[in-house]
Amino acid sequence: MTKPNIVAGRDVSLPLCQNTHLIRWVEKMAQLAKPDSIHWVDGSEAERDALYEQMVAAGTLIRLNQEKWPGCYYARSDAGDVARVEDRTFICSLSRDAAGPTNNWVEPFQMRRKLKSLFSGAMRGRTMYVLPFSMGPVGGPMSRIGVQLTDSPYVVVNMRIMARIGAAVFKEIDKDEKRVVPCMHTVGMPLAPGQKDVPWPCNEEKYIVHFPESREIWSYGSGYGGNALLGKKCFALRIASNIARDEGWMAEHMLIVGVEDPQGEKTYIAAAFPSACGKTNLAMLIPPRTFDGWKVWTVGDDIAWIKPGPGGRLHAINPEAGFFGVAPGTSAATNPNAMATLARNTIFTNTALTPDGGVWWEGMTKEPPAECLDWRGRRWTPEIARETGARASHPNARFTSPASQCPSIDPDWEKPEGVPISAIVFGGRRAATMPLVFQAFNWTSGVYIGATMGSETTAAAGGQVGTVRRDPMAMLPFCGYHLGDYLRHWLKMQRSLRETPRIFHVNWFRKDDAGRFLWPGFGENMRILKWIVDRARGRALANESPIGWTPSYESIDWRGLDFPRETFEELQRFDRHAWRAEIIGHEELFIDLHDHLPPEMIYERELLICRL
Ligand code: SAT
Ligand code: MN
Repeated sequence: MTKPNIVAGRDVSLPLCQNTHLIRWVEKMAQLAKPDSIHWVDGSEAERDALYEQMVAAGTLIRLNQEKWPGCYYARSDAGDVARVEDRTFICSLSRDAAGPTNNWVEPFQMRRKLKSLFSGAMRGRTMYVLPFSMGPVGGPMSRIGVQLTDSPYVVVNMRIMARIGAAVFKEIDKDEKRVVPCMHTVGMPLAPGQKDVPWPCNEEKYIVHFPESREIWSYGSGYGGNALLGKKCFALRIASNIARDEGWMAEHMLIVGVEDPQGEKTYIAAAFPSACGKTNLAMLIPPRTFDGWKVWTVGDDIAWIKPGPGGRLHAINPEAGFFGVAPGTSAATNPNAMATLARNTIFTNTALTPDGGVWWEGMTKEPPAECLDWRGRRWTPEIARETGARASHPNARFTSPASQCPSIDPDWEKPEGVPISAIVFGGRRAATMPLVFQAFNWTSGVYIGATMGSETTAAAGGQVGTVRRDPMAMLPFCGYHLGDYLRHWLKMQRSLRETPRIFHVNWFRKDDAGRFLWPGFGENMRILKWIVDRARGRALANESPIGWTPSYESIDWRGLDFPRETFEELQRFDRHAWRAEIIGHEELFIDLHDHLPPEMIYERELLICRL
């Protein structure tokens, strides 16, 4: 029934695998969505180039100046399709209780009916791509496979950077050893015969739907980021958190770095932060010049899959193959490694476009360009910005870049069995109360610290700015089941380990009374990482405080920095009054989770109150 479809000299309508389950599912979905043609994605460069060419012709992409930006392309999204849509994201477990109070839930049969009507004929006039992807290195023991059916070529070229895709993954599927997660996606804008397409098709109505029991994802109406690149938040966090709970491992919203000392000893750290708290910057940290021989290696910047290894220690992989990073604020001063990574083979979305065929965003250079086109395609100048406050780039403008291009990428970043994790760090954006760094007394108190972590909301997230929102383990928008059960799972993990990673909390964002940041951040965070490494290896001293172990001024390595003792003490100050209010804030989360809240969380809170 499918028409031949020749792309880069290949009839792409022909299946690239023998797996009859997969072929039958593709046929069934094609009957539902009614695409004009089907394209089985082999992941080759010839195919990628053909897709780029086709999208440039359609106006979806602009080819950047290839001398300055080799292999780079530029996209402007629809103005209403610029970010994840948490209020349109659903966890459709069989029972509402399994999804918990923090997820949107719809009864699964009702949702299936809705999806069936939404997807019916939704791909008319378009090509349906059959995009196989592996989260984690192809064939690795911790890796998982999905197949995304999508009518968005933009999604295909982005997923080609963010995951391992194509022929090698079809080969894995043909082995029929691993369950494949079906991911159905449409931009939700069918074309009538002769109807002209728009550069960024999408639909005002959006549905990002997960069925945890059947391990399925259905996404409707958006072409953007985490709504459409289904391997990322939908699979690697929401569905994977369910798989991980069932199988005894962890799918976490964490970066992974390796800290190497001058003797060549490497210590891996995983760290969870909500968005807009500098995760990509920490993942690519460059130590201060005076830290001779120290090096920070990047394994991942967003997601970690963590599993007990043979020695009874946790091992982590980065299931992704690229970075989908926030562009604004990224510069040669704040993150030189990111700038080097995105210099080629990168897709930019919703940045500004400069007259010489380059990209720009707020914070990229001290001097803005004299003029450019903003993310909506309108003329922008610094004068216009001064007068109207107009931004050149959208605050959530993104770069999609291959991780392999990162100068600090760890030599072991694709190790199929992962890297051993010695420390876990939680952090948020807190102007007050939370010290620069402290260490949990033990695993359970560490879980409490992660569970109750909060972060001030940022302008990018909408709503009131600067109010503290509880975001357990930075997983609030990403945990695919009841958060109370999720905390229970964290506690339970200890039993499968001979040695638990040490757990820490950091806050780079504490301010003084005048509202100035007390801590310089960026490369200087190395000093705190070093204390964390030394603690994890049992080498550094610490003082007992009501909330955990804290460093004294002397136990931080200050070489090359004249940092005042008083400022450090202000950063570490423990304020009893503020902590009373903090614990009341914990209680609000606990009330929401009450009947699923592990009792250990109540005990930890009681201990904390006693120590206060
Ligand atoms: O759009 S994504 O979900 O991929 C990025 C983010 O919101 O963190
Ligand atoms: Mn993220």
